[in-house]
Amino acid sequence: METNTFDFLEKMERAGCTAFSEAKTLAEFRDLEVQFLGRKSELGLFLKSLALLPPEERHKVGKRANEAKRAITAASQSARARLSEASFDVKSEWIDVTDQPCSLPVGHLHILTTVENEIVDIFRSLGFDVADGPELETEFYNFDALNIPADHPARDMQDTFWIREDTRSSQDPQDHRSARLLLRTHTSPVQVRYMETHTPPFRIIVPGRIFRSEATDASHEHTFYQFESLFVDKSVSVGNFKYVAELFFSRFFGKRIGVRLRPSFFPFVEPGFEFDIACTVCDGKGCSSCHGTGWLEVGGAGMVHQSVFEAAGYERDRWSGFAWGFGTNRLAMMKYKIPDVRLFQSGDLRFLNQF
Ligand code: FA5
Repeated sequence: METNTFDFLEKMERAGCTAFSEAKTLAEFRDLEVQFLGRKSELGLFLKSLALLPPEERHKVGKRANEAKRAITAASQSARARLSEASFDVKSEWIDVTDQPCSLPVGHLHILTTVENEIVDIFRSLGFDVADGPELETEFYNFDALNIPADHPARDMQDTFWIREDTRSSQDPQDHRSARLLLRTHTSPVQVRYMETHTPPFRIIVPGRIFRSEATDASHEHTFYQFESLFVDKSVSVGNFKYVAELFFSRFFGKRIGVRLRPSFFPFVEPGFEFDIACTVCDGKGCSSCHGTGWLEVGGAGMVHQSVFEAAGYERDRWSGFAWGFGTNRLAMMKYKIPDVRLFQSGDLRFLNQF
């Protein structure tokens, strides 16, 4: 019995080692693994049956069976190494580490965001803080607190998107938080909001989106961006405004830019101005961009009306300040020679990807 058993193991070992050494493909190798080393292989079943042998015989036969298994396992390992190497397909598996990575489309900042960031940076360098306010505004902050009473024709200066559902109305006319809601028509309401919680001296800018119910054309949008600037102290003058404005525009356009004031009317400032900058295309000489005038209209400005200070809770005639506001879109158009304000919100990638 023992001699037969040892012969069987000898034969099994030789057959296994030969088969692995002659295997030509990985598929063949895998079949051989099952055939010679699997749990249901002849050797596997034999090893399992050892438990039935008497202890002494089990020891001797088991030792020889394990030797056979180790020899076949060693042969299978060298076969695996040989075949894995041979099956490596250079064409499909070789990675060129010097190759350019494929370029995935990556988004970038919108041109208006870039311009807004530039403007903020310049004002910050001049010591201005950035303030913010809601786009959904109350009638009080957008109009009343800015010295534009309900029946004043100045309300018509900016066509308004009103929010039809007035869920917050109350009977108390003094409660301005209860006033009718609208989409703010300018960034000026933030003046009063800010002053309600801050005491002068301060200087702030307010970048923001605003809305006007008006017909659009190349220079008019219904939704656009503005910058408000407010400087309040004891003895602020129009001269301070002109100095800051010239400094700002010169930095923004990277060359010396003159500013001109023209008398105008905004109910929340007195005196009020419209201000122009020297044409950035012809440097004030006169060209088609400025209709031969040498000047481009940029925004509104003036000395803060004492009624506005009062609406914010300040004592009348205690403080002085200037406020001004300009269109961010219009400034971006001047800097980047963009012919139509509607392009900003067109979603046209041919336009957006230029910046
Ligand atoms: C105002 O909105 C005032 N709140 C500005 C102001 C602030 C005056 C502080 C005094 C003191 P106005 O309506 O003129 O003013 O708008 C200011 C600027 O916004 C304009 O000069 C222009 O640059 C831009 N703007 C106005 N309407 C449009 C529009 N429909 N599309 C694009 N830009 C516009």
